[in-house]
Amino acid sequence: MLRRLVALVLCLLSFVVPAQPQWVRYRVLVPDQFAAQRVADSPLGLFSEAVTLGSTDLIAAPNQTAEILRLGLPFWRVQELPSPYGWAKRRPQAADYRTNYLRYDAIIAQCEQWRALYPNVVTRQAIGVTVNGRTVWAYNVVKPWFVVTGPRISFVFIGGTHAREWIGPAVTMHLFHLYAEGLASGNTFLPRSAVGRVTATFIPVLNPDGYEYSWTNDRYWRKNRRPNGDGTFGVDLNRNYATAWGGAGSSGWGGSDVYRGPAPFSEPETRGVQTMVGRLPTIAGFIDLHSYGQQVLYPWSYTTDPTQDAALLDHYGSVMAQAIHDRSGKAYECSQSSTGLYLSAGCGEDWFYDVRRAMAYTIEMRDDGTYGFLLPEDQIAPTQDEIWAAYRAFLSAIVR
Ligand code: 0X9
Ligand code: ZN
Repeated sequence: MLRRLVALVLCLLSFVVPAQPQWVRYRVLVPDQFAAQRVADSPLGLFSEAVTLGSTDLIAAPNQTAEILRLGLPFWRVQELPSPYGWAKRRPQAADYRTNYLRYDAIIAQCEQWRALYPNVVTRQAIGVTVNGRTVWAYNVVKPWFVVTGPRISFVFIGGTHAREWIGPAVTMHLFHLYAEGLASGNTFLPRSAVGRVTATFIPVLNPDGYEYSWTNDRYWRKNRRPNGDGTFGVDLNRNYATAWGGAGSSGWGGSDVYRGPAPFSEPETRGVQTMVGRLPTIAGFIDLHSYGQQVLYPWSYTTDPTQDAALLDHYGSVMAQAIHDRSGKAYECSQSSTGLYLSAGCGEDWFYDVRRAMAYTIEMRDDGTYGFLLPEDQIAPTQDEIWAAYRAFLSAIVR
């Protein structure tokens, strides 16, 4: 009897667990916080924007089918995924940032071209050196010779926190490019009296080690490449900021995709942001550019309690969502992070609001789930265009 039951279960499982070795995207039902923690601590990669109550998508390598069963949660197969290996070899090295995803060196080379083109408005700053020896660059754009009346304010834009979200660097480059070009040519959309007061800082790739690794080794890699000392690699930079560090939606295990690191700001990348921010005047706005899901998210992430500035944050966020819709017709939903997406502690967005009261956002860009992190290259330019529209609307609404 028991044998028959086991056989029946195995037979049923064969429908959901592939016989062929392949990479698979699974959807797992997550009924409560306990299940969520189990999923967060699993060695399976996250295909969703981390763990969500309700359901969460996971990536299983061919040898990880047992892990999906080990969760003990209901699941089903969503789709087969292309192997994450060998993307660097498979892809041609084109150099147009509007039509192709670029390698890290090509991104910086392109940014350097813009710095050379607009030397009066662009400076660059090394904010840190990664575990694998790469420099993390920040580009500051400001019109320095303008007579400044009134307080100086700054904006910060970060791309490439998460390695596999290739659209983040592509969009951050575009914002940097158009803003620098605009300031240099006097063709700015800011009020004239404000132009000299505003500094915009762009970090095109906060996590270059992870980004390169997602090209050369594992297309679905998310974290940086810190050796954690126990055979596991990587800290999730978006769980490593100090605000509510260690709380919900992060893991203390190095193998987890949402590993928070041994201490707040333990990583050179986040520490670089911390030091850089310490030198900036009032930070009026911050946007962390991620994918995917088409959402404009604001603090708090670590709790479902609202901030004191919820109404204002919601207002500017909705302005951005509207601007995107006007530009491309794409629907981005604006909400508080913890309620619109999921709880997660130690995020950049929370920290910028916490320590500097910046109007802080995470934008989850295209798409709505079909391609996930593998957003096709023909969608780079339209995504850049719609986020540029959001950027303009954001600055115009705040700087008056
Ligand atoms: O989990 C994250 O770090 C972000 N999503 S992603 O898929 N790009 O990884 C969301 C961060 C902000 N929102 C919350 N923390 N809830
Ligand atoms: Zn992300």
